[in-house]
Amino acid sequence: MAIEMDFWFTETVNNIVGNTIKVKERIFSGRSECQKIEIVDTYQFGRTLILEGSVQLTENDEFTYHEMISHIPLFTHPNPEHVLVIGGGDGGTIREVMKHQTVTRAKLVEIDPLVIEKSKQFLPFVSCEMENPRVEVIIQDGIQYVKRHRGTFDVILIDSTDPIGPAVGLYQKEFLEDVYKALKDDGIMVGQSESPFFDQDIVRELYAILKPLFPIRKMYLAPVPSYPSGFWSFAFCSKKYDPILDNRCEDLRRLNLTTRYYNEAIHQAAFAIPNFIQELIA
Ligand code: AG3
Repeated sequence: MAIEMDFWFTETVNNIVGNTIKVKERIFSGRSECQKIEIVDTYQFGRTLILEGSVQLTENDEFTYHEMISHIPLFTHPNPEHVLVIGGGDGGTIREVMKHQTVTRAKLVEIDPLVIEKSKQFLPFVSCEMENPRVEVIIQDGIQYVKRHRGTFDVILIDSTDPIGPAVGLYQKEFLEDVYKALKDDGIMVGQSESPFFDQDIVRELYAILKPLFPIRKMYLAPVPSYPSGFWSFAFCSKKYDPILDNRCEDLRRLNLTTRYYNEAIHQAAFAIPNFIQELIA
């Protein structure tokens, strides 16, 4: 007789709160040089990528995160051609970047080749554009990579894990200064900036570092139900273009670009920030 056992995965945050998802099937579990990698199938969210115990994406809600990290900057810059993605080895961000025909070259700099390999194998819904000839994949630490580039990129997207383990440096001043220098004079950087409910110290410190660096620095928000608190933030940092005053999101319709979350109204609305968060990032 088969014994039916319930298997639940819990991501804990700061050891005091957890996000629990019922697992249908374990698909892959392994350890790379950088981190523990798990892929499971779940009832609510479909296939789910977990790194070091943190949910990175799920089949059913990854579209909000990947569309928002990409289209807000790419529809603000008037002509994004050269794009750099740091992290994001699953390919979800690159998939959205490739929807922009202005982008002639996109570089993805990922530290962990096993994330790329297993995403290609088990998560085709995000990795589907990784072989696009406009994409160049570079296996390297993003911190080293940006040090060697000056005035090169129109848009840099930091699609990193939380600031623990391999991603700690991606939230530090030295790296963010190098990102600033790696951008052209009118460049835009967007980085995922954690949960304004659960990660308040990280949010406060990150925005304090960004403040003196970028003349235009704004937070925007999107729901990601599979992430802790379900409420996620992004840091929009720009040398010249303002995401509200300068955007060209009407191009979305003109260019017939398909999105499930992002649209013109969302582009504006995502920058509406509640008072308690404004205090955090002031
Ligand atoms: N990047 C990581 C988002 C942070 C999730 N944090 C968490 N679950 N505690 C997502 C990578 C997707 N391309």
